[in-house]
Amino acid sequence: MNNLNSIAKGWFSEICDMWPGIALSIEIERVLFSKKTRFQQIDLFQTKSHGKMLVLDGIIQLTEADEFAYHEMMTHVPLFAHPDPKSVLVIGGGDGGVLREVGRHQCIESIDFCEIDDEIIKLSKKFLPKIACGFDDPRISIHIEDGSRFITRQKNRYDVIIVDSSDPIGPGEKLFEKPFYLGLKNALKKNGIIATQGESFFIHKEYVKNLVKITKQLFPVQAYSYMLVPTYPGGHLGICLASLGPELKQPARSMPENFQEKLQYYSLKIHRASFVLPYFAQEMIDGI
Ligand code: SPD
Repeated sequence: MNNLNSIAKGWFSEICDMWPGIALSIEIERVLFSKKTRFQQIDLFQTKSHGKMLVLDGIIQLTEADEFAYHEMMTHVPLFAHPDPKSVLVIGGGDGGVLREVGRHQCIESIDFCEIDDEIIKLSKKFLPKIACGFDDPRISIHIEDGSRFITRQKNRYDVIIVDSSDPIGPGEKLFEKPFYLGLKNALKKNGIIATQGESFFIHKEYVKNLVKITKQLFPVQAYSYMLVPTYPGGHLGICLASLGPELKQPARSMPENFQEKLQYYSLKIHRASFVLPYFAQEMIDGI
């Protein structure tokens, strides 16, 4: 675990230079898994109130209690914005949560999945079966590789690309830089859409501005959405979206029958609402 982070008196505190002066604390029952891999420190805790909690380099990636909010929004906002997604790439998210959500779309024919650290996949399959069930889909091809390298070989292949990254410290750093976004653009088919982990407009203003600047420079259509997640800093997280054509703020398809009842957060109504930002955040984005 990150040196700065600690478990004191049975509480895990998430302390990070990216959000100075604040820390979210969660009460822990026990440590289920702890390992330093080639890429990062992985910890899995049984919490008292939020089920299991996955932590990478001391930063909370998910808890079983609220992972649905992040995974549903990261996935269904870009997929419902596309009129006919058939080919999808997911970069990062070795827990399988985004894959689980992608798999709900029957219209999708192939799903490429690229993850740098296969230890996360193994851990999720063992300890987080309700999330890792995403890996059971026969349409998935798994590539264990750094996403920033994988993307350089992909041209004109995908209708939708979802980047489920950790924060821009450690192995996720390159996934927040312009060359990677150029790779994403080149990997898209005509009318393709990207959705990337967009940090917080309250806490990470400089990161958000940089992502918006990059996507505005490279793509004809750009938009920023967000969802509520109580166990992320500030209780919310943004999605940076961009497309080669389709409008992003309106769903382009209706929802198949029986789809909504399997979800807890996403709906076509919240799709539209998630792009309505607080005044200061919209001003910040419009000013770029
Ligand atoms: N500050 C933490 C942001 C984490 C985003 N990625 C979560 C991965 C879950 N699949």
